[in-house]
Amino acid sequence: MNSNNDIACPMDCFDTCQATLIDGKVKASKEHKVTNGKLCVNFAHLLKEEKLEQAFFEDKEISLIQSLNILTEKLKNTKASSVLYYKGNGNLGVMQNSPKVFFGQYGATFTKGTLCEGAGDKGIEKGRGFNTNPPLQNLLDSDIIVVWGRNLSITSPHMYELIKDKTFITIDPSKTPIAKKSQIHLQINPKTDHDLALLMTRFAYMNDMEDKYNSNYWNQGAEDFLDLAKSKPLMSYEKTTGVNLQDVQKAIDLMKDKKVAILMGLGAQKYYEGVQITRTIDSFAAYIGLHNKKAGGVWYLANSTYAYDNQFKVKVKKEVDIVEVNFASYELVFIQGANPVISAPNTQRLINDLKNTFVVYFGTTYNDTCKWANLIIPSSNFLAKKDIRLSYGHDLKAISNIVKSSHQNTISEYNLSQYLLKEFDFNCLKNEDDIILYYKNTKVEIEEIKTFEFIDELDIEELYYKKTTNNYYFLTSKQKNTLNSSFKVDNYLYINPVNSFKDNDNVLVKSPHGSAEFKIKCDENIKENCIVVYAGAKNANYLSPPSSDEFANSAIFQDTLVTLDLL
Ligand SMILES: Nc1nc2c(c(=O)[nH]1)N[C@H]1C(S)=C(S)[C@@H](COP(=O)(O)OP(=O)(O)OC[C@H]3O[C@@H](n4cnc5c(=O)[nH]c(N)nc54)[C@H](O)[C@@H]3O)O[C@H]1N2
Ligand SMILES: Nc1nc2c(c(=O)[nH]1)N[C@H]1C(S)=C(S)[C@@H](COP(=O)(O)OP(=O)(O)OC[C@H]3O[C@@H](n4cnc5c(=O)[nH]c(N)nc54)[C@H](O)[C@@H]3O)O[C@H]1N2
Ligand code: SF4
Ligand SMILES: [Mo]
Repeated sequence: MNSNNDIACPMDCFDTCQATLIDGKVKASKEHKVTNGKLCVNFAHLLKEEKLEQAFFEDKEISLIQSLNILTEKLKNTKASSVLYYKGNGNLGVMQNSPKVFFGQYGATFTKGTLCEGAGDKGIEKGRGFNTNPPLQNLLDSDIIVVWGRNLSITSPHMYELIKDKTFITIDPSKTPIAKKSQIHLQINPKTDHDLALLMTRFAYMNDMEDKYNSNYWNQGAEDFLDLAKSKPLMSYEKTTGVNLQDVQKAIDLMKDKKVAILMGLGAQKYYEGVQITRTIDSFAAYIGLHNKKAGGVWYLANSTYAYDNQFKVKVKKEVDIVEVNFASYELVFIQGANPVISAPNTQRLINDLKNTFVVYFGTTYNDTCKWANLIIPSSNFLAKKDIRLSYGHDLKAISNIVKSSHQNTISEYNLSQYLLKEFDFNCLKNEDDIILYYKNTKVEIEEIKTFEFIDELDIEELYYKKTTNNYYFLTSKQKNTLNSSFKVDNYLYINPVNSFKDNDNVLVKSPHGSAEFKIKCDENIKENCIVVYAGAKNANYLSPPSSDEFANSAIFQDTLVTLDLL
């Protein structure tokens, strides 16, 4: 049932939930299969959060129209290529793309790549040609779920609810809630998933699990892939991955002759060679024939717009790597729906850069990045703008209508774009309803994989070569009560109590890229040789590498080791 009061959760999350406003109250949709009548704690936080409803120029309150005039003037007086358009993931509705149409025609520099799933996306694309998820029904019809580098019950709580009674195998350095619920937990060393995938391929071969006779893509290098898997002694894998061979055999026994789904997350790909690592996992899946089946398959963060004609098409003149971009080399930086001071690598350099350019911030909250902004333009709340959400987790869409009037000091992404397009005499956007209807009405057929290119060589600088007894792997991942840098941010550093630190100890943490102070919290769910700092933590990205991966302009937050000194 569609209602004019339907709203979509705008947040960056696999589940893409649907809700409705009934008698002034937000109720979760029962018809949307994934939402299934429930919303999560972060949605409650979103409804309650303090909203930005005041424009500022050089820290002084101004009216919305004054802020738009200042922006227009500034843009008219700046060389277009010296303007950087930087969009984050604060709201994943398709209408968030509207400003691209203005900045494209204007001739601004855009960013390319992501702080998120890019390396894994490219790894999948290199094997299959495109990155889409199988139909949701395939997941529901599977028997065994392999959760690979994904904090499933926390980062896709609704998808998890639908499958919670199945048998799980989890591959994760941490004892996550899903790892604890799993029949088998392979507590892998970070950045060794390529080795584990090769080891599992060896076992699959020994257990006659290869898909030679059923698959239409077998010829594209499967034998070479098997040779690669055979190229290292079996025992060596035990040492590198930290996983024992008996447990791998148990996992393979569970998977044999079953309908298997692999749910991949970001974990395995936050490294310089994340493309190769993900492609090795997907090659293992292809080897045992998970693709193109009626049940099971491999899920990741799919490219949700893959099957659509882009309604915001623009010719971009110049693009720069989102991870390595130097804000200070632009005269004006327009930041939309992002909090790079917290979310992008190398916080220290970023803050210094932001001090040396004119920063325009366009968003819904006064976040950490606003402190460095010269001009702040408030964006309308999601309840006050029309939109549609496509999902990177599954194949359902969610619609958002206007259910609340927009605050007078705020403007939607669509309206800001139309305003600027008119001011500059550029071609305006299509009607908002038409754009949304296009995405709503376009039926997506999930494509078969026609050819699969198995990976046949690996060139990876192993992090374990640099590991000593004095340093730790640096893990940074998501948490229940925060959505990236929003809501109940947790600034602690988590470490296993076997290490000689106590709760509330203050430590100086150093990586080759920077240093920062943290307070300790002991947690036995963390692997002994790792530390964990959660996404959104104020100091996390003082430590992460300031460069992108080898192929995808994707962030590599975890490709570093850190040392801890008690203060
Ligand atoms: N509650 C909540 N939900 C969210 C978000 C949020 O902030 N909060 N963020 C959303 C966003 S932006 C995204 S991209 C998704 C991400 O969703 P996930 O992919 O689930 O995100 P992460 O928390 O990064 O989970 C990665 C998992 O990989 C593990 N890991 C780390 N390193 C390795 C490794 O080398 N190998 C293996 N095998 N595992 C490893 C971590 O311990 C962690 O459990 O979640 C979305 N959903
Ligand atoms: N250390 C570490 N860093 C990480 C990660 C990690 O796991 N660890 N995860 C990475 C990942 S996966 C991601 S996706 C990125 C996310 O990084 P960002 O894309 O920077 O996302 P957030 O930090 O959540 O900031 C989003 C901002 O968007 C604004 N916003 C919300 N809704 C709207 C809207 O409707 N319109 C506009 N204009 N603005 C809005 C809010 O003010 C909010 O502050 O962070 C990455 N950074
Ligand atoms: S689970 Fe994700 S999509 Fe659903 S309400 Fe929570 S944040 Fe939104
Ligand atoms: Mo993300």
